[in-house]
Amino acid sequence: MKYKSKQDFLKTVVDRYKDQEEFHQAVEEVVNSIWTVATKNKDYVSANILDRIVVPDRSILFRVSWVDDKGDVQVNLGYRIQFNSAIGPYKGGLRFHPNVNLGILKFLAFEQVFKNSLTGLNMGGGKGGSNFDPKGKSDREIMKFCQAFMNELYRHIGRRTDIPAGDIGVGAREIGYMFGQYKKIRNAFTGVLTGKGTNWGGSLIRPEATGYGLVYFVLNMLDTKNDSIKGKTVAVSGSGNVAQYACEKLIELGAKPVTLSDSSGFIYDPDGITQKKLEYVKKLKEVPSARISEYAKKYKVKFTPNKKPWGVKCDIALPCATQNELDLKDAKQLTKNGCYVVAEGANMPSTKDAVHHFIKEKILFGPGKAANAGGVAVSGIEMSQNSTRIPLTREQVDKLLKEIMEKIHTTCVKHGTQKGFVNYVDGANIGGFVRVADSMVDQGVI
Ligand code: NDP
Ligand code: 2IT
Repeated sequence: MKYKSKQDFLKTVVDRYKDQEEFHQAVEEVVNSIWTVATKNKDYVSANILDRIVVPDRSILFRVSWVDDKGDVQVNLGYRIQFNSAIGPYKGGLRFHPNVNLGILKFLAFEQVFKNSLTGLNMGGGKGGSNFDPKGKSDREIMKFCQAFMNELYRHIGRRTDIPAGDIGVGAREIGYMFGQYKKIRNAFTGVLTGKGTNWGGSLIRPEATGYGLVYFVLNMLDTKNDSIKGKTVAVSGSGNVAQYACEKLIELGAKPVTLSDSSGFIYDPDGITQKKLEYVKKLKEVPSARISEYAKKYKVKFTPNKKPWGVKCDIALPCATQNELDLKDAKQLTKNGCYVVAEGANMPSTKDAVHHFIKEKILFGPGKAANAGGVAVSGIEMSQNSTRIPLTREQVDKLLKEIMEKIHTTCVKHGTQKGFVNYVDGANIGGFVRVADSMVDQGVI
């Protein structure tokens, strides 16, 4: 073994990529779980899986030039990280947000490798995006940006190579504009993106899949304690795609979501967010710059600016906004208030210390790569429908989504049970890793 210790190995990653903090954080969490497996298995050691799995196959960086409504030329940075294709073509979302940088996209692509593996489908891991800020842009500007972005991205993707989808700032509208441009350039109608409109190759339930899947995962965790979700009070953060559909499923199952948030603050509705109120949020949030504080005005509830919802009394917390939005102080406050289930709709929303706290307290903690895998799972189902050209019904897709979430839960229990306690972080990391590592061994040193 080349490394004296786990710390020795992690130091090489930190030293190599000095300013990529989120990437260090994601690697450290995975390596903590897989260290023994990766260093005791002779095949993994001989193929040097450890060194290879933390380096992307390739990172593509490009300029995106476009003209805004005033006629001024704007320049943004475009990225696609193709991290690992051992078990399938690269697959993962595109994020448009001003804080996007190489370290953030590398952490997201790295997480995606293990998440996609957990789904049991044949998808490798990738992620991309831009530091473009959709807030305050007109529909025409969004279209022009998406077209300019695809003018370069098209040469790196393809239905058997790399299939992007949405993430923060990228929803059905942006996927539509990018799909149109790809089709124009290539003169080919293929399933090169997922999250498409249902008229042109999209899957039913894809918009709902991450939020619904998250709640299905919570049901699976609660089942292990013979507990149910009915009547539970739930704190949700974010108010975008994942948060909205998590709320929808909670409401349908008789739970009570009481919070939503955005980067300006959070609303607290102690009576519970109903389907009618949620429809208002969906409409409101069609405009990227709309603020959740409007909900507080409309329904006469409290809006707390610049704060997160983790101080509210709840049984279950679902962070669904962004990375590192829940720190140790928040984690302590949650468990002090009686919260005993946390499942991550967002990618890496809990800091390292917060995760340790949840595990130390032995609560039910579902890490993002397991709990939010429903979105990419239904993306995989969309790819399969594009290949067969036979669309599935809502019921068929929802049934498959439930089965995949249950299977991911079983994998976590299998690999993460320690003295009767399920450490879902270890379970997800080891379960996701083994399939990728075995495939890398099979395929030789490439
Ligand atoms: P949306 O763009 O639909 O919504 C994002 C939400 O998060 C908004 O409410 C936004 O508020 C808030 N947010 C974004 N950045 C910040 C920030 N820096 N601080 C506070 N709030 C912030 O994105 P999604 O719902 O699709 O994504 C949410 C999370 O879920 C992300 O972590 C994403 O990676 C993850 N995810 C998404 C999947 C998908 O299928 N879409 C699949 C799996 C995971 P504001 O409007 O103020 O920016
Ligand atoms: O983080 C994620 O899993 C996503 N943004 C969805 C990726 C996808 O390809 O559907």
